[in-house]
Parts: sequence; C-alpha cells; structure tokens
Amino acid sequence: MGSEDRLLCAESLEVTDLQVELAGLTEGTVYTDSLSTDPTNGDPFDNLNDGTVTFITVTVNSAARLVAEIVASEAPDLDLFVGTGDTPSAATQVCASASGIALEYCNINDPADGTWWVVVQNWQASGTPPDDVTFVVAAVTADAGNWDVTGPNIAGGDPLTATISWNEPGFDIGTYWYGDFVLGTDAGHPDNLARVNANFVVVGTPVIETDTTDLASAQASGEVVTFTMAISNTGTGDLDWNITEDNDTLMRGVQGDLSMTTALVNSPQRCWWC
Ligand SMILES: [Ca+2]
Ligand SMILES: [Ca+2]
Repeated sequence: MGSEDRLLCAESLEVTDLQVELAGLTEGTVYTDSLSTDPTNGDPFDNLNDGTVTFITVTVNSAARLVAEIVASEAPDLDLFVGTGDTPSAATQVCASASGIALEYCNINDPADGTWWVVVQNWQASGTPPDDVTFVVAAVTADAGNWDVTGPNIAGGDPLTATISWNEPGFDIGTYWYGDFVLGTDAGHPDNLARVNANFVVVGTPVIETDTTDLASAQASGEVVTFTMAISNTGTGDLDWNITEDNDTLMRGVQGDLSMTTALVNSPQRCWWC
C-alpha cells in the first residue's frame, strides 16, 4: 500500500545535493502476554518468571535503531526496560521508560550488535488481573526498498520540505513498521541536516455498505432478472469481501451458484515522525 507525507524543517542550511540515508521500513514483531502486579515493583528484575513481568530477546545486527513500545494494556501502569545480553538486569539496562502510564517507549539509535533483552513489567494492575498487554519490538536494518525520502535543493535559511513516500504491501491493519533516515546538504556532508526516526502504525476499520438488498419477490418461470448492486467501503481499512447467492431453490435452479471475491481498498495507514 503506497502513499506519501511531508516533513517540514522551518529553517535549513543551504542544500546543494540533498543526501538521504534510509533504514527500514522494518516490521515490528508484536508480542502479547497477560500479567498480574509485580509484588516488588521497585525492581523489575527480581521476579522475571512469576507472571508479573515478561521479557523477550532480540538479535541486533547492523541496525540503525532498536525500538520497543507498549501499544496496548489493560493495566493502568506498565513499565518498559531494554538492555544488552540475554539476561535482564539493572547492570545491563540501556533504556528505562517508567512513567505513570502504561504505553511506554524505548528507542536506541545505532545499537551494538548482539543480543538485547526487552522487559515489560506490570507495575500496577487493573482491578481484574491478570491484564492483557501488547508490545512491539523491531531492530531496524538496511533500506528495505519500501519507502523513500526526497527533497529539493534550497538556499540557506529557507525552509526544507522533505517528501516521505512508501509502498509496502504488508501494511495490514494492526501492523507496526519502523524506519530511520539521515539528511545532509551535499555529498561532503551526508548527515549535517537531520536524523529522523519514523514510526508507522497501520490503523483502520473497514465498513461495507450496499445500495440494495432485495430482488423482486416473484417472477415468471424462465424470466431473467438483472439487477445491479453497488458495494462500497466507507471505512478506513482494506476490506476483503465475498458475495454468495441466497440459499433459495428456485434462484439456484435458474442461476446456479454465484460467488465473487475481491478487495475494497481504502487508506488505513497513519504515521508520525519523531
Ligand atoms: Ca519485581
Ligand atoms: Ca508506566
């Protein structure tokens, strides 16, 4: 699914040959778990296997970014921790996102190669634990060829508008994609303008609508009735649909089975730049 957006920098250096280095877009891996309150919530590492804390490991190899985020929670307050190695600990912790809310976020630019751990802790459960939690992890690697960033040459002091475009067939509702780009003014200065982490969340709810639902209730034997039914998708996501004939003996006797399947495409993607 392709589209584009724009990023505006209010005032820029002179750009004579815009340099763009891309990484991603890499799809994040979605994890789910169900957690009760950590009885020792001042320490997320002292009880990793009692159903109140969960952790995964991820291999990083020449990544531009390592990103982890909690995207859904039944608990009012989860905390997120990221560090190096395969054993979570305070000593190996690199990022702690432990605010008073549940949807925490960690990003590490240019992470070291090797194994990293990601910990999610239920700091405060809901009134009906255990609580379902969903978090996403991605190691953003080389340019995957599924997006691009372009921009004009400009005089110093002028605003720079970069156009961000993407074309990724895997942009299904509920998926998360991550990228990174670095901008420079010319070949001798490939990274002196900006570095941008780009996060894509594919959202939407398809809604099918039809303009007619009924045929004439009676017709002569052998008569052919033709009708047109328009089907539209008024929602905000792709819709796979099919239509089959009602299980009516007379109708089936005349026409036989009718079946068709196709996709109604809408524009479900949302993106932000940070
Ligand atoms: Ca604990
Ligand atoms: Ca929190």
